Amino acid sequence: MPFKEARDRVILTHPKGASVTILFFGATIISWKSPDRPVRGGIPIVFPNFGPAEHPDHKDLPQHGFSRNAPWEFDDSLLMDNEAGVAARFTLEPLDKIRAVYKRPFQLVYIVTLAEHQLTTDLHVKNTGPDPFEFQALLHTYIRAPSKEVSISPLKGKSYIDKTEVSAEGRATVKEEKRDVVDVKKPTDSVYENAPPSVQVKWPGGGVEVRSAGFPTLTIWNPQEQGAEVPDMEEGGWERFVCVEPGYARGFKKLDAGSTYAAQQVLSVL
Ligand code: TA6
Repeated sequence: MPFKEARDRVILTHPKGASVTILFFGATIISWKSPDRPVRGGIPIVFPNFGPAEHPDHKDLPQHGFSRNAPWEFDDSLLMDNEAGVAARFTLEPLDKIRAVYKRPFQLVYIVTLAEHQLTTDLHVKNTGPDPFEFQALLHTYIRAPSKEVSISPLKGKSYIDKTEVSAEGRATVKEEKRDVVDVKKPTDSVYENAPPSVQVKWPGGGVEVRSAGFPTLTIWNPQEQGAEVPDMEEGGWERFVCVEPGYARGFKKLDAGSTYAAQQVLSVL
């Protein structure tokens, strides 16, 4: 079906993957996605590699893998639709285009559950093949916030990889977080290990709690003025977001044949 109609909107989908979402209200286009480029915002899903490929299985893959650029299947039977929430399920299996660059048989399941003040995203990775494999996965969550005024806690005492400080051998620096409250006033690209189950992201007049389960790392990213070099970043865009990204972003998760890895993010309005 090239279009999908909901109560208040229609989504047109081109066979090559592009899509546009149009509200009936004002016939306003609220989203347009061309097929090749990942979306700069929202919650892109990173799998099976975080950053540039480091694992031999990922050698033909782009930065952050293929899941954020692939067309997922939407399961239109709503999983839940009641006072507590509304949930929808999406799946990704190796399409020909993926199989050409990645040999491991897998199934990804992504469940999005919307409650009144909470958004829950569950990611399941199933190994559908006969051998174990290793991967990384992450939810690259962009939070709309004034980046110079954001504070994130508690991360004090956690060790983190500071990807903005790279040694002559190309290795990022490992540090211990000394701050009670972390900010992103200068370019920040930090991968915290043993992430706390919950962090609070606050700014004057707003805040979001990011809870996670099954994701051992938390990446905090904002490039500040260096964002001018980032593809698809709007002018000054770096002033309006902070990325807080629960993930499995250090080392690799080993998944046995037939097993499923499950991890969850819960965003709540503070
Ligand atoms: O999650 C942080 C990060 O890996 C940064 O290193 C930065 O490059 C960012 O993601 C954006 O990556 P992208 O591929 O979306 O440009």
